Amino acid sequence: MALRNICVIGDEVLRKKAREVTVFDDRLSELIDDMIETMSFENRGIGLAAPQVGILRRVFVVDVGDEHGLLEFVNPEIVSSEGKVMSSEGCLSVPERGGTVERPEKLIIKAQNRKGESFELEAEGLLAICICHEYDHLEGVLFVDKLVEVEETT
Ligand code: GNR
Ligand code: NI
Repeated sequence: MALRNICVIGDEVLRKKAREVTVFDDRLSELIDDMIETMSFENRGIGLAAPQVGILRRVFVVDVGDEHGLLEFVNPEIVSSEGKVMSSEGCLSVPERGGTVERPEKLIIKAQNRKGESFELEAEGLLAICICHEYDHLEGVLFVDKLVEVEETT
């Protein structure tokens, strides 16, 4: 396991669309383990997407500290979403900036794990918000693109 460097806004890797994972091998497992380590130990984030560590693959990890614990998503698809909430966000790739964006209240996401097994999950609250934030990273979108209100946080 190793910590990876986090790319920050201005780096064009954050603006590209990530590609599907097609090979479920040890390299994928290592990437996911490194992302978990980078997210939780160094920066204490609640989520991290592969493009943030410079890898343009459709992978993210999330741990919002709820009963779901640590979750890994490979090739995620947001199947449905409902409701709207205002979400005050920050991003490890956008240092020292915060702001409010609109997110769904609830969603259903389908994805694969590191072995390629499919699963579906219903999420709400902070978990749904974080999943949307990470999903956006796979599309090259940052929360600052969607601001409804600017804050001076983090
Ligand atoms: O650490 C993070 N906190 C956060 C707070 C509100 C909404 C989303 C997030 S995700 C962010 C980590 C990160 O940048 N993930 O891509
Ligand atoms: Ni982010």
